[in-house]
Amino acid sequence: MTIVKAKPYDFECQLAKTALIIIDMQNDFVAPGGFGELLGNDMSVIRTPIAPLQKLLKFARENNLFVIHTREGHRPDLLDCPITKQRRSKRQGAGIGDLGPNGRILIRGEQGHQIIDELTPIEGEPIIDKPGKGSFYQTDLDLILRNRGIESLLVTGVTTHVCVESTIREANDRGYECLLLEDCTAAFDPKDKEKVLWTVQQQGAIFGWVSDSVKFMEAAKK
Ligand code: TIU
Repeated sequence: MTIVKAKPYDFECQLAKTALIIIDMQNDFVAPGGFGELLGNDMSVIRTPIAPLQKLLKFARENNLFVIHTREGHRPDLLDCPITKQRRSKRQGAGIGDLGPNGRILIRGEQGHQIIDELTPIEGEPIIDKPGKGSFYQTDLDLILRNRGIESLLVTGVTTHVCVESTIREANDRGYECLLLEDCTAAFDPKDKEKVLWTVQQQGAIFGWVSDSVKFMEAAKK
């Protein structure tokens, strides 16, 4: 059993039944010219998880932890994009499917949709392409996790209060135990992240636990 110092109390997991999920570290959210920047955001804060995630990913690969990457995006014909979602994105100046500096915004196959070079997936690490914010909605993530006997998730990526929080809530309802690693996640506005760090762990870990990658790796090495 691995015991990680966490809030609101120690998080316990078996490494063989634990997966690292890296959510939406794609150009559209963390690279210049992407959806995130077109929404008017300063890109410095959102890039802070990259360096800790590189270390954690190396550790996960060396220790045979199951790694999963996700990307948010839609079919080129947009048939899987609710018109309501597209309408709201256009209103914000970053219309899904519109042409931006990194190709069509949030469209599969475009440069903006690719995972950033620093965290490129390797063979054996599935990429879950999701049309929504939560990673379980209309994907085969649950099936993949159950087939691998996964019970616990190390949750990382962007943005903390949108796709990361949605995924934690979905995972919790499906019986997975989630450890959110605070140095490996970011929102465009740090205040949005802070709220999630509290929400997840309140009421005795109502949705999960909060720790960081250093504490996790220390515990996993023991
Ligand atoms: N990946 C993810 O969080 N998708 C978003 O749209 N995030 C925003 O913060 N807009």
